[in-house]
Amino acid sequence: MTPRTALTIAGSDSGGGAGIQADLRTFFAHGVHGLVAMTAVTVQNSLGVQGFTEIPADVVTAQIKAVATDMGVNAAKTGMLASAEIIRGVAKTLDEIGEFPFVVDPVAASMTGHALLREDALEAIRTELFPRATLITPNLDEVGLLTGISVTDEESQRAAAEALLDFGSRWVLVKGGHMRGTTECVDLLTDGRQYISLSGPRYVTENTHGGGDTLASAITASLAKGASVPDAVAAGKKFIERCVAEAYPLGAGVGPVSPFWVLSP
Ligand code: PXL
Repeated sequence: MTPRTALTIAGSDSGGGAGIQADLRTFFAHGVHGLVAMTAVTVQNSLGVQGFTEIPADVVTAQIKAVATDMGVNAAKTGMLASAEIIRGVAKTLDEIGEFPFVVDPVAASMTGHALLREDALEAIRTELFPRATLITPNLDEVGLLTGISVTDEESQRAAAEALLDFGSRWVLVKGGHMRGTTECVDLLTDGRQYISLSGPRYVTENTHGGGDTLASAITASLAKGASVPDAVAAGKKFIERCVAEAYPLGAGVGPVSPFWVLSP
């Protein structure tokens, strides 16, 4: 039986915890065949990103076209996009290859604070990709950069979600994981009509590298299999909770969230 397919448009993490490496193993864990359009090669370990090299924009778009025209894409997600030129190329190519669920994780920086985007590129994600997106999945730092709103409670989380919806995506997931001083992680999912609050335990760990990528790719995999956005997000949250609960130290810095539990569930 041919499995469903999901495409990740993202960067490589030499440390194997985030980026394409996280996306592919998450797709695999969902029984979905992973397709790749690589945007950048990062040089990094648990202590941080030492640098990155972009893939030329025409090579990024050629990868998308190659797999889309032959193998078919049931859903796609973006992670690290590196430059405005790549973002514009991705947007144009998506218009050419047709309709499927499209998740935009507006990755701006690594958890250690290293920029993964050139300066003008977050604006390009907002204007070029959000209007084409089924769902966007910013964390609170990215929400701040995009809207200027500092989310500290449910009210500001809702205000931020509404401001983000105005940028044109069908759904917005404002992840509450980076909110301080809470015992629960409360994420807010909305399309402007439904407001769905998703609450889960907050696990205390230093090792959260790749968490956002893993959540977005778990959601994308469920969408590739035909789930609704609310069902895909709820399932994705359960998936990432287990990955965070079992995250492990590796190197002297921030270790990765763990995909290994899927081998012995
Ligand atoms: O977690 C965001 C992210 C995405 N993609 C790549 C990364 C990181 C964080 O470090 O390195 C390639």
